[in-house]
Amino acid sequence: MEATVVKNAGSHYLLSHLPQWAPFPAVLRGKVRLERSGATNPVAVGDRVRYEIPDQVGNDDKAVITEVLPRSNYIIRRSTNLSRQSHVIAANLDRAILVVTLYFPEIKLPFLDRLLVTCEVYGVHPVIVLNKLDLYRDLAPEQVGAFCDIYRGAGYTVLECSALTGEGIDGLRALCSSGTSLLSGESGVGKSSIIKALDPTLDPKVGLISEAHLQGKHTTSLYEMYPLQGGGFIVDTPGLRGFGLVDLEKEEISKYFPEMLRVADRCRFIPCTHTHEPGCAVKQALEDGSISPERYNSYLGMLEEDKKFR
Ligand SMILES: Nc1nc2c(ncn2[C@@H]2O[C@H](COP(=O)(O)OP(=O)(O)O)[C@@H](O)[C@H]2O)c(=O)[nH]1
Ligand SMILES: [Mg+2]
Ligand SMILES: [Zn+2]
Repeated sequence: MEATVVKNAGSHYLLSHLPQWAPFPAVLRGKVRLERSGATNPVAVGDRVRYEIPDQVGNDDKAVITEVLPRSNYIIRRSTNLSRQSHVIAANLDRAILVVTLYFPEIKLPFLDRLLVTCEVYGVHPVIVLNKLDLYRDLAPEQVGAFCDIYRGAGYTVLECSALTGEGIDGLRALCSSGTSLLSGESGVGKSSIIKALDPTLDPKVGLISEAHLQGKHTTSLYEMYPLQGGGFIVDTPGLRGFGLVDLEKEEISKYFPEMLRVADRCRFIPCTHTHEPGCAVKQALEDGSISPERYNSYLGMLEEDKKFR
């Protein structure tokens, strides 16, 4: 029998035969644990698994996961920058919804750009959601316009919304109505509020989970999938500061900036780091305004960081 993992609580799991929503408990057979020792968790939310219901008494009739089926994609988080340990947040995702706010909390573009690069690396389609428009659209319309220009210009979808007023929520609901969406973004941007706005029957805790609380080992218990009334499934990642980046060679990083990838084959030198090389098409695009200075700065920051950790 096959099912999908809808909750990962340490060594206990809930499975459901998606798209049918009827979760039942499951445990992991020791053998599966060993085979997947690369990550701290061998099974993640969204994983398709094979399971058996054992006939012997004393197992509380829990299903036993015997095999994890191949993933179409997944998103990981590195425990710390220097640690080699990784934690799979979720697997088999149709998209990642990256929630940001221009203010309250104030956005850090390099942080968003890092999330976008991670999505590109792992083959998860990112969608940017600009939330809390009610707080600052009238006060800072130029900033809202500039933000949308940068990211739409780079080729991303940007949805403008407010979980408070409901503006833009219908569009987001339509987007999420098929497949599985991962909701990510800094603590306080309104992820839990957005889930509630998408489906008022759901009740993820709004504004309650402290960041410090989530740094330890117990983060596993907090990845959970919710069925949306309008169709589709959503995975909340409470308090997560983001997901970790893989090791990329410095010539590789720009491949995950779609607007750079589009022009890079016209650089005179290949590979090109798009920094000091003459005849660089990326720097030319930067000069004529088709690549934004903000995105290019994030790229330079990632090159620098790459040096630091090597
Ligand atoms: N004004 C306004 N406040 C919001 C909006 N969305 C969320 N909030 C508030 O922002 C705070 C953090 O929201 P929460 O959903 O817990 O964020 P999370 O940490 O990303 O899950 C709460 O006080 C929410 O009421 C919005 O669209 N507009
Ligand atoms: Mg939350
Ligand atoms: Zn170049």
